[in-house]
Amino acid sequence: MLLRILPSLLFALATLQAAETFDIKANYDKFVFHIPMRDGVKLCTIVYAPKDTSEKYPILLTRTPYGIGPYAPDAYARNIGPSAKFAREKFIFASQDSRGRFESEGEFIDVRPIKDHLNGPKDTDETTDAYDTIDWLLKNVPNNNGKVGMYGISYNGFYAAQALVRSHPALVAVSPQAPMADLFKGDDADHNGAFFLIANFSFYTGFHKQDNPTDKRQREDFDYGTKDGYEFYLKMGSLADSDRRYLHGSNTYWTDMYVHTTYDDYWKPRNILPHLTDVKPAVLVVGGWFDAEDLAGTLNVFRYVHRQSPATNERLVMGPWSHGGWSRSPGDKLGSVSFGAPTSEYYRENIEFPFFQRYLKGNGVSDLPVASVFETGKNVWKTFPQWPPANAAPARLYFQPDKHLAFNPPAEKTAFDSYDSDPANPVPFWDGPTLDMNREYMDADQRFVASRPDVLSYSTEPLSNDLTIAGPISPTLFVSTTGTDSDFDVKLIDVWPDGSQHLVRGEPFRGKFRNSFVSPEAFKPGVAEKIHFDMPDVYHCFLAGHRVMVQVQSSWFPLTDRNPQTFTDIPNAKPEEFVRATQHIFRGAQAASFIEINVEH
Ligand code: PG9
Repeated sequence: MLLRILPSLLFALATLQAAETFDIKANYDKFVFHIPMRDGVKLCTIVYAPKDTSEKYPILLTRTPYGIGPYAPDAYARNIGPSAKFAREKFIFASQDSRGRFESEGEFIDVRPIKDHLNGPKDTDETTDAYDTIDWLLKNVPNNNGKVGMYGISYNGFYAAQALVRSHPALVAVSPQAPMADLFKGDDADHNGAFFLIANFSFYTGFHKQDNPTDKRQREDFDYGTKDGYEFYLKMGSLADSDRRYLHGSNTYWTDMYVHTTYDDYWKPRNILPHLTDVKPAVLVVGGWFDAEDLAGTLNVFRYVHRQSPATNERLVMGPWSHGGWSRSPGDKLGSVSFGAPTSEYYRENIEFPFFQRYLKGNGVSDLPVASVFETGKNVWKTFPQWPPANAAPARLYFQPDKHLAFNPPAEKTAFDSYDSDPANPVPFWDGPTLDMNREYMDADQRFVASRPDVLSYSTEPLSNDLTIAGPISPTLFVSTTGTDSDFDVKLIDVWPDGSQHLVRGEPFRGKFRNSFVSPEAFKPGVAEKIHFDMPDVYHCFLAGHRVMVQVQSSWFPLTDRNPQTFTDIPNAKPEEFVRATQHIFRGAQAASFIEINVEH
């Protein structure tokens, strides 16, 4: 046992020692500023500046709603900057409480929209708060070299990406890492119309309105009364019951998350992607193939900048990481899946640091390839001049008789498989009790549900050669239900020779949105309908001897809220609207269900 984990232990120790041995207090001065924005609101910003003034330094800024403490002038943070190397190499580090959070004044607006047009010189949004902050820092922090970089993970990545819009001319390098981009379309809140329940409820029980700027209430320990989220959320009933029984409407951020069940005027303005045009700074987008929160945002920020701002110097890094894993874990494994080496260290040393070194200090560091991506399965880093790679071509894996999966279309004209879906007994997403969206679910062994009658598993024969897929995965399902709504969740799985079934990519799809996320449509009981959608990219090799498996199911609980299988306003669904339904998955030539993959040649 020890031998297996020894490399990770040694790496963690080395990282800790590196961070520990560098004495921030001995090498940096700390300042706490309250920077006035153009509307007069002051945002609390902590700056660490090198004591050594023999050279001028760039400013590296991050903005966050999660607090930037310790705030006391003589209390120093244990880590400053994206990684310990940055502190040793000396930069000016600035971190800021976003408007209305912790020590910053003003009103916090959750997932604050970017304004298409600013209404006068005192109008603000996150783009102007970033601009004004950068402008003030350059004018008031001594010994800076006039160049500014930004970085951030998740919400902080959302703020970094927003700073690309109407950007300050001194902002020359930005790294949005696992950035939220469009919460209804795959980031944090909803995936294809299904609400991410356990992630959001557990997040928002600790993320709520602050009574005043100094109200530093951290994540409160919400009393679930059990350690088993499956039991808790089943008993909760509907989403509105979460407010009726527990939060009582006290957290409008939470209520807003679940009441907006279509792509409405709450969600549309919060989508930052259309604003990513004419992007001036160099951009390093960073994400993890197993990011359960903002994988869509990562890939979409890269794609939209590439498409809408072709002149931008943009780079992509995708590693075998969970949400933010590249900054908090060695990156050598996730759950029981090993990636062969500490991938996070490789990224920090060979990609992240050189990116900022090149654009902020201009030390002649060579440019990065457009895409640096880790091929899971083979466990190797690859680089490409584009993503997805040009040598990946589409192919279809069709559902076949006897739960087979094959590249040839089905021979039978009409055929289907069926299962009963019962909202009172939903398919679990995690094998055991959990109150969090356990980040390891993204590559976990799915055998714990494979024998359930409400999970259909289709698989190929053992592969005679390696099969590498690169890019999005696109299911096309022909389905019917005896209900008037239903989820059809699809999971792509790598079946190892030992029989373990490791998730590669999985996404829910709420059937009523099959034609539109704005105007959902009921099913007619028993009438076949087509569902087509894209699942976020992968770069994965199914090694020879492995099988490709696809599982289809109509619940994934409490990862997503339950579909009552009645066409209704789901957050306010009545108990009697939760009904069993019989689902058909068609696999005959006239209505052939398949998944489209992109095979690397
Ligand atoms: N992605 C996380 C989140 C943001 C907004 C709502 C819910 C979750 C985060 O870590 O910021």
